[in-house]
Amino acid sequence: MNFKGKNAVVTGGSRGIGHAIAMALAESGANVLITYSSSEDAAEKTVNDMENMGVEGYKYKIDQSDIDKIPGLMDFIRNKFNTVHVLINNAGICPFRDFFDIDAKLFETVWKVNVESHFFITQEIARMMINNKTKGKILFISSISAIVGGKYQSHYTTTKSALNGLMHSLAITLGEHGIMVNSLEPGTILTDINRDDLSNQEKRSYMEKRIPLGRLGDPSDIAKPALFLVSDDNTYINGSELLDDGGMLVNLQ
Ligand code: NAD
Ligand code: RM4
Repeated sequence: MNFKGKNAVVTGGSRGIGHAIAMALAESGANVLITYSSSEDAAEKTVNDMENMGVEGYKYKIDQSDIDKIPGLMDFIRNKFNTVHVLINNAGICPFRDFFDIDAKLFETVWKVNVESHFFITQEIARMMINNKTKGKILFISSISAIVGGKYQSHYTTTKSALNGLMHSLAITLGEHGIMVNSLEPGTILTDINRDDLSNQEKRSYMEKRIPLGRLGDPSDIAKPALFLVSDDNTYINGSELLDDGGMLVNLQ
């Protein structure tokens, strides 16, 4: 897949799944702008690695729980790129909590980072694509948790289903402009988001046993299909949810 000359924005691109996607895009020739919230050194290294590959790499620090920060991000993007061909809405959090321990503040933070910020970032990037007649591609990193529940994830599962709902409507609105919108649903991928949760060996072996392929996922397992969905090779998949979980969901017995 060739992304030479294309400009991509990846939210949460310094670590985990977003980092794997950002690097795969850069390796395929894209100029990539990542956002990050806290990992300064990792963001700096990501951008340096991209420049060493001969593409443009940019980083922008933003706390997506504060949606008033989005205009600043958009100014930065417009300053670096005259258009955007690929948007990966990846940043997300999952503070594992019992349903009865989730207060309004925590719910609001998870909602803003996982959904609301991506709603408004996508609105602005889509405007940019339409104004420039760019037939771009937008991908939401949703989750297996959009489809199945989690005892300590009631706030998180709500946001991941919401992303799919948003994606369905945008596939219509933006599809009319030749912009294709999909979501990818990772299963359980070992990253910082679940490192503490999976440090419980009992939980970790339960999750591993549920996966017919016998292992947790790696960010690279997500980057490959993500690249296909936002590439020129994807000519007709629009409004779809692609589950990428090693067979975990269907493993009943
Ligand atoms: P991660 O913790 O390694 O990465 C999370 C990313 O989100 C980081 O890049 C971080 O900068 C960004 N982020 C966190 N808080 C932020 C904030 N307040 N403002 C802006 N950015 C913020 O975890 P990951 O597994 O790579 O997660 C990436 C996405 O994949 C998330 O949306 C997550 O829900 C989704 N996902 C992960 C899994 C999994 O098992 N790891 C499964 C399904 C979906
Ligand atoms: C995923 C899924 C994983 C969990 C991460 C945080 O959507 O639920 O099992 O570890 O989120």
